[in-house]
Amino acid sequence: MTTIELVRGDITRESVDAIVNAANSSLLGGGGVDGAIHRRGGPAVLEDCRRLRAGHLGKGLPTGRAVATTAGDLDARWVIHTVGPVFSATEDRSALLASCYRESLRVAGELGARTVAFPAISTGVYGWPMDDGARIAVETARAADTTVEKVRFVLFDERAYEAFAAHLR
Ligand code: AR6
Repeated sequence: MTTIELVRGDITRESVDAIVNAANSSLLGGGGVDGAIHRRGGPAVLEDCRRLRAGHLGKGLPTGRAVATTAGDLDARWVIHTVGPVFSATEDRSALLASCYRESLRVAGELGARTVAFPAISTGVYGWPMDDGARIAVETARAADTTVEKVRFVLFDERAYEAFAAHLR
């Protein structure tokens, strides 16, 4: 059984086995939670991302996929980078968003991570409506066939927290 927890706060302050990053396919950093994770994680995280880009992820990480690096100076063993879809009003990309959560949990399970912290993927710069993003996150985590024991959704503001809480009830 996987326990799902909601907390309001900054994901870079989490003490867990793995912190999930809402990255972009370049893996070379950006704004939002990605910027915060690279800032607090330090240069080791970026170095590892560069190594992946120089290797099998030469074209970048596809949307909906996940890959792990060191967590550098974060209080975690790994950062799991995943690339959420940009929200589209004309195309249903929700399967890709669900895939981010499922793939991140799959990678976490492979690593032996027991506790994993997630941000609300795609709900910032990528424009996904918070309520729908929260629904997909909670439903996918609930349905996941995973050895991860605890999923913590770390929500940056009250609005995000309330959206997740509504779907967890
Ligand atoms: N802790 C927890 N949640 C956070 C934090 C934090 N420190 N900072 C922001 N959030 P976003 P996306 C919330 O934009 O929409 C980057 O530039 C934020 O309030 O970080 O997937 C990447 O490089 C929002 O609810 O990610 C990509 O280019 C959620 O995290 C692009 O943004 C996600 O917002 C990805 O966009």
